[in-house]
Amino acid sequence: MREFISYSEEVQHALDHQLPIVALETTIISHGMPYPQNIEMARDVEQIIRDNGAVPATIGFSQGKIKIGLSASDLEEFATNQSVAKVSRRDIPYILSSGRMGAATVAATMMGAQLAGIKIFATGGIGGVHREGEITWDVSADLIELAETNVAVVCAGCKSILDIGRTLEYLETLGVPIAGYQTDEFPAFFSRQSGHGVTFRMNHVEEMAKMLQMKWRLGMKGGAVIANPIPEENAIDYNEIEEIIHQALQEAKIQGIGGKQVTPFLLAKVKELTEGKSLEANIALVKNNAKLAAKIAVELNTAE
Ligand code: PSU
Ligand code: MN
Repeated sequence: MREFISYSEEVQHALDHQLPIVALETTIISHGMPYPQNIEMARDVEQIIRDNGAVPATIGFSQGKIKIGLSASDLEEFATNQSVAKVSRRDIPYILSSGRMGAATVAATMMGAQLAGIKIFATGGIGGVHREGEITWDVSADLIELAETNVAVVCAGCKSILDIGRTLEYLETLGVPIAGYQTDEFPAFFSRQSGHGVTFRMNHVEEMAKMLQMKWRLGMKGGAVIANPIPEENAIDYNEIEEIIHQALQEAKIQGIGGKQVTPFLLAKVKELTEGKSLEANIALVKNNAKLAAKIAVELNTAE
């Protein structure tokens, strides 16, 4: 796959000089947020990573290449072009053979990051087992990727559009550690609580880096989830968001939404129903994750 990679100058420079790098996904830009908030978020997040001592590597597919590090105009294209495909592991062969533009999900971003030797990746939330997944079999490829690919994903947990309990059970089955950053509870994206625990609580960045290093030193394949709760001041009440998620799920059922459309549909519906409040929270938590990810990347780099 390496022959299909195209690095930005900034990322190439970071690789040549062994600087700490943080991977970022493009699905959150193309399918997770509306314009122009998506492009503002994408630029801000890259800058936060630089401000915290690491180099951002936003990953997406275009012109038959896996682009690792995007130019300003690429970023703009991912934010505005309505025909950008959503690309997870199974979509990669076609997106590269067709030369079409594709936004990378968590799973696809992890694959790209691993190819480039990037160990840390910051995003908003991971995909998981959907509610009624026992009937629909709708389980995100992100989970399997976490078991296979050696990249740690810093996120604010996952949205309760998913079945959080089953998502965590599945990650346990797959052997994926879930580290709670200064929390005992797995966060539910918009809210700091979910009613579910993490594998281990860690209060310091050094502990996180040590755990990750140990996992990979042991030769244990796969990544880890670094669960970083949304900042208190941006959090939305769990019950308030639960009500809205119920409505969004009902709407999805009525409209017969299925397959890879489910997650983008629910994200857009929740945003609409909260009148943008969820979008604000979403942006805040991604920035918060970028900051933590950069710190872990720096720590991993110095400890190596
Ligand atoms: N959850 C969010 N925001 C997102 C996504 C998930 O809160 O933008 C995106 C991520 O790119 C994730 C993908 O990898 O949705 C999962 O999609 P699916 O459920 O189709 O695997
Ligand atoms: Mn799915």
